[in-house]
Amino acid sequence: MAERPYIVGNWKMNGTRAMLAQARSIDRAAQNLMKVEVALAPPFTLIHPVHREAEQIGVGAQDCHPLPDGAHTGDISASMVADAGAKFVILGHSERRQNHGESNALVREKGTAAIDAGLRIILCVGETEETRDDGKAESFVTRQFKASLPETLASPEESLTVAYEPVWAIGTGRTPTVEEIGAMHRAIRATLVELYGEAQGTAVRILYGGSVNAENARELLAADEVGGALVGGASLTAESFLGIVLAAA
Ligand code: G2H
Repeated sequence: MAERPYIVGNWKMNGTRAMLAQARSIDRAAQNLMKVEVALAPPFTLIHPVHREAEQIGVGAQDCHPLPDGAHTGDISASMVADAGAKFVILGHSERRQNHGESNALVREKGTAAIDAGLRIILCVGETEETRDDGKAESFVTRQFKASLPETLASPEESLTVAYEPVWAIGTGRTPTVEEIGAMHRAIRATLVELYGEAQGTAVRILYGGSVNAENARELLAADEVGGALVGGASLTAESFLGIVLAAA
C-alpha cells in the first residue's frame, strides 16, 4: 500500500445540502486519520458549502470548461470552481467521455485550463470490456492517457493524479483482479517515467477506481503501484466511505 494513500469520493450527480452532514462526519474522522489523504468531489452546487465544512479534507470539482469565461450557458470554468474552494478537478471521467462525447483533445484542453487556474487534476483513464477482451487494455489506456494529458506540466508530481477506472467496473460491483490492476498501473507508471523522468514520474499518484467499497478496498489498495482510490457509490455516506478510508489507514 502507498505511504500515504489518497482516497477521493466522487459524489457524481448526488447531493443536496442535506448531504453536508456526511461531509462534516468525513472531515471530523479524517482529522484522526492523518495517514490517509481524504478528499471529496461534490457536485458544483456543494463545492463551496463542503469547502466551508472542511478543516482536514480536500475539496474538488468533477469537471470544468476549457475556457476561462464567456457566453457558455450552463458551464463552469476552472477559475470559478477554484474560487468556490476547489483545489482539484476530476477530468476525463468515462461518464463525461460517454455521456457528453468528451474527446481526449477536450480533456487535454480542460486540464490545461485547470492547471492555469491553479488546480490539481485527477485524470481518469480506462478501457471498455470489449477492449479488455481483445487484449488491448494496456495499449488503449496508454494512448488515451498520453492524448488526454495537458501538453506541458511543470510539476506533474504536484499537479497530476491519474485514476485508472475500467469502464466495465464503474458502478457494476465488478472489479479487475489485483494482477490486472497491478499490470495496468505499471504500464501507466512506465508512461509517466517516459514522459517526466524517473524522479517526477515515480512521484505521481495513480489511483484505482471502479466499484471500490469497504469490503474490497484493502485488497485493491494492495495492488502494485496503487496510491489510493477514486470512489463513487460508496462515498455517498460517511459510514461506507470511512470504511474505505480505514482500510487504507
Ligand atoms: C468510478 C467510481 C468513481 P463507483 O466512476 O469515480 O464510481 O465507485 O460507483 O464505481
